[in-house]
Amino acid sequence: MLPTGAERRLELVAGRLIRLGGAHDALSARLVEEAGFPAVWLSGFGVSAAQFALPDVNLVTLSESVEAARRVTASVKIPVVVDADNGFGDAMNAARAVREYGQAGVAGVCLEDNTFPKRCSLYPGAPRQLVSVADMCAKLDAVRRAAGPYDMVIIARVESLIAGLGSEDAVTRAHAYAEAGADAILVHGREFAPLRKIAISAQITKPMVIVPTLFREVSFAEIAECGFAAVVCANQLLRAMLRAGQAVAKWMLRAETLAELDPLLSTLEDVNRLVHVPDDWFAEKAVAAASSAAEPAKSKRRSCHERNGDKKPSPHSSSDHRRHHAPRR
Ligand code: SPV
Ligand code: MG
Repeated sequence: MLPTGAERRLELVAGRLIRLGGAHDALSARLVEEAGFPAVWLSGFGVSAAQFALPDVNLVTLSESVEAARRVTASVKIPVVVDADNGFGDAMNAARAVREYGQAGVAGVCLEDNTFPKRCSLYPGAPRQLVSVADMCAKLDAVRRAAGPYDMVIIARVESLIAGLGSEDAVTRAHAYAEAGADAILVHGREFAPLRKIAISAQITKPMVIVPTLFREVSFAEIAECGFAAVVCANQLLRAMLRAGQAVAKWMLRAETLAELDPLLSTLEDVNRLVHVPDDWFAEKAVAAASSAAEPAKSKRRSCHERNGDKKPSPHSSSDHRRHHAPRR
């Protein structure tokens, strides 16, 4: 089956703000899509943390990142933007990366001007260096040509403010990258004020993208007023899932029954629905029908409870079973 994410192009238009929902795997991308986001941001930080329990410093390889992207494009219909970090090396590495992402059905890539190996912008104390403007422009030129057949959007990301090089450097780079063929410009920063100023007065010719992780109190309305085209909600979903997971993991160790955890859990039905288990395999009536069916048919098709690792409900556990499928209060 072809990746479905490829079927839709990402549209970034200055002054028409959209939100990109940060995901770290196929299931979290489904949550992003289900919530109604117009596009997924496949976060490098998120993939490193969730899929490898590693820091975001280019430890995830190109093949691993492409695999992650392929699973995500296959799981959603909305466009997927992949955070391709620094393109895994120089212009040739980045061009190959973009071809691989294109073949995986990716609608857009974001390439930043950090050197390889990168240090995540959210690690304030990490030493960091940027590639020269000329090298980044050569990379963008190579990437633009590689992306051609796939109709991908190239977002060039400026790390000057994160690296302490100041707004002037950021603006110089933003203009150069726009000229070199980027479709959109993301100037990353720790504070909103310099980004606001750049968006309003630097006359960047391409739509601008913003990641407000570190100035989260700024409203989306204010961001929209500055003319941004997209705001990336990069890692909030990962952190929400982490926090819920930490609470449940601790509670499970001291709980008297698993039922105590119910208020913190999504239902099995929710999981089944999200991964597209056929409806009639987990509806109440299907279980009733299965129990009266002939023995050979039973052995051929496992119930959704077994596929989800649950014990098959015994005749005595029907109340437990009903509880799993009861609507959430
Ligand atoms: C990511 O989500 O991996 C990003 C955004 O690059 S940030 O972590 O803010 O650098
Ligand atoms: Mg990243």
